[in-house]
Amino acid sequence: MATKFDIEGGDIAWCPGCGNYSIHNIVKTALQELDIDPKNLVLVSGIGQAAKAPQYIKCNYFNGLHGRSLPAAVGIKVSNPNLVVIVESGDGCMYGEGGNHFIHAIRRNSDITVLVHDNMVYGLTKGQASPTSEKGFTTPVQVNGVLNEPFNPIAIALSLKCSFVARAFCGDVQETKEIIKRAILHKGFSLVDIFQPCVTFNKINTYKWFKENTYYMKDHDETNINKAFEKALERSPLPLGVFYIEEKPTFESQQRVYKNSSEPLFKRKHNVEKLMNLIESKRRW
Ligand SMILES: Cc1ncc(C[n+]2csc(CCOP(=O)(O)OP(=O)(O)O)c2C)c(N)n1
Ligand code: SF4
Repeated sequence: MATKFDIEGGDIAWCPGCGNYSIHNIVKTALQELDIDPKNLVLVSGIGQAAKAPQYIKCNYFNGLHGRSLPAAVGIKVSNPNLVVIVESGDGCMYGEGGNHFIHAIRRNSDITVLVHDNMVYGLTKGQASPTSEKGFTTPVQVNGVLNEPFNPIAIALSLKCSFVARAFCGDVQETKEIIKRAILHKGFSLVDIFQPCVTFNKINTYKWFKENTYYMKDHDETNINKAFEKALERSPLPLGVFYIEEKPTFESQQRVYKNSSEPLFKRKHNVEKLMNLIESKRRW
């Protein structure tokens, strides 16, 4: 389906069959169906195969350092709350190098949507284990298999009372699209961990594997955090769908600068002289 987010021409540097293509198309369709204006959209990413995604969509984007997408996204959203801010990241970039930001950005509850392309491997750097790799997963570096417990992003997010927590599989196009649309519409920090086969460097967690090892939660109470935890700890099969939703004030809505005026920060005049005077007044030498 053609969307207003399509870019004419240009190469896409992903392997044929990569799950990133599916996520890419689902995201564009979701944005189209939500009638989001590309001028109002900012995609933010770090480094990796998944992190290339914003370059292939017609929008504003910021492509920063590995693991550092979240501070930029939070900064963009607070300086202009009218923007739709979406982070696209690999599992390594978000949960490994960016793990500390992941934890504290959830606590902050900025109104951003975080889509993690979770292929359980480091794709760009050619197949080392990532935080979500299963125990025993062998790679040219982890020759005897991964020894570490896999990182459980759903359980971690729940432990921090993340405002919207979901998991999807990019092979299920309709279901993933609906989850992403709900995540974007939700006010608050929204995490969607999306299973995405890396057909080149992960020969274990394939399309077939994800199909056979996942199921959709039915009659699940999305407001019950204890039930959500129980589901988050299930590993075989892995539950898909929305685990938990909690409505609460966002980071932006609680800023004093927005108390008396909703004019975005970036539009306001800055009094540089006042700022310099403040800095000078604090000098101790
Ligand atoms: C601070 C830092 N550490 C390591 C790297 C090297 N590096 C670049 S991408 C990457 C892993 C990417 O894996 P992931 O985030 O899971 O995304 P994928 O490529 O699988 O989509 C690594 C380790 C880097 N660029 N910067
Ligand atoms: S290496 Fe893996 S994640 Fe990267 S483009 Fe190829 S299939 Fe996709």
